[in-house]
Amino acid sequence: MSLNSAKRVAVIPGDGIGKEVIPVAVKVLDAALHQAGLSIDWTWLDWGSDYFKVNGQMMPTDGIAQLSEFDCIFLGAIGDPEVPDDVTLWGLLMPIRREFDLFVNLRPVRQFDGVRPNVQLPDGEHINMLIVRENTEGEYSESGGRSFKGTCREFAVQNDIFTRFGIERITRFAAEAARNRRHKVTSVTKSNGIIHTMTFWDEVVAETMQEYPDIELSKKLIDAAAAEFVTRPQEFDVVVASNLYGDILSDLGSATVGSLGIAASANLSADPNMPSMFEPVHGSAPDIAGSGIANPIATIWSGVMMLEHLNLNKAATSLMNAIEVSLLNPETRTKDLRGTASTADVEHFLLDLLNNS
Ligand code: GGG
Repeated sequence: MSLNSAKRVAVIPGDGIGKEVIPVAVKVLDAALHQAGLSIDWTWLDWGSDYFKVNGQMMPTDGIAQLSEFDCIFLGAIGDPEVPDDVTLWGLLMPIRREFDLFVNLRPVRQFDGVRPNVQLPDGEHINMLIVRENTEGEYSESGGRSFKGTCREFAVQNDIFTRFGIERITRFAAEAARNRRHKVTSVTKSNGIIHTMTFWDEVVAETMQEYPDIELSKKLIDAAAAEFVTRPQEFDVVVASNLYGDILSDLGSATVGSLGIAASANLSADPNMPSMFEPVHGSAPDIAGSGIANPIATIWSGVMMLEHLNLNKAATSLMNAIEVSLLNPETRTKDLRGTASTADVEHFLLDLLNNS
């Protein structure tokens, strides 16, 4: 990790629209940094599905060791129609999350002025929630297997891994985040049906939350929570959820406020000496890749989260302000947000705004 000089960030555009939105994001981050008299030392890495097609692996064998030398990782998207999804995910994203103990996946869901939500809200109310997704255990596990392949007795077993340590630390993170917000945590569960792991989740969340008497805890089944994300999303503040439930609910949450095109995320390490990773929630979107219409805002907002993490706060603030201005009008919003702008239009608008501020 660099101490005195410019922060060092590994950039992995990855696949599909990742290759379109990451270069735009890096340009606007550079402009915001320049305005603030700051800089980042970027190292571009061509890892991902194209690398896999040539080398048979998503990243070099020493990829994790290489990444450990950086202050942060800035990732685009992973996924290619010609490579199985489990190969792309477990070949790059999952090892990074696990090896660097990126135990929090922080996914803010925020309604922006100018962007019409896809749900109806009472007058004067708006959506502003923070999804805190457990990111290293739960349903995303390598434990299990298949037997009797190719026969009528074939079966698959997938074991969910929930540890007291993992549930306690993600609950504490959510409670601390709520202290800077509206003091409410909703724990998402399914303990009526998933009787071992989810009852354990409920118990440990409730025990841990006793350390936070100033925070109101409520518990919701995932099915009820999904319905309430649509019927009264404005009531959620901090949502703490397992790896799978947090992933699903954050797509739903971003759809309520507009689209996945504005869903940002931070994967935060438990170890301050290891790099945290910042990436849009969306994937590689092969259906629109190459057509110049991808929304770069999710990636740029993820970049803002990275600047905040690196304490480059002046640049973070000016870039977040520029994002808010760009979302006000349809001419500077992309099609997913009922706008008319291309990816390049958004880039040029943001660069003009930042360079002339
Ligand atoms: N932005 C990285 C990316 O491609 N994400 C899509 C995805 O499928 N992620 C899986 C996950 O977050 O668990």
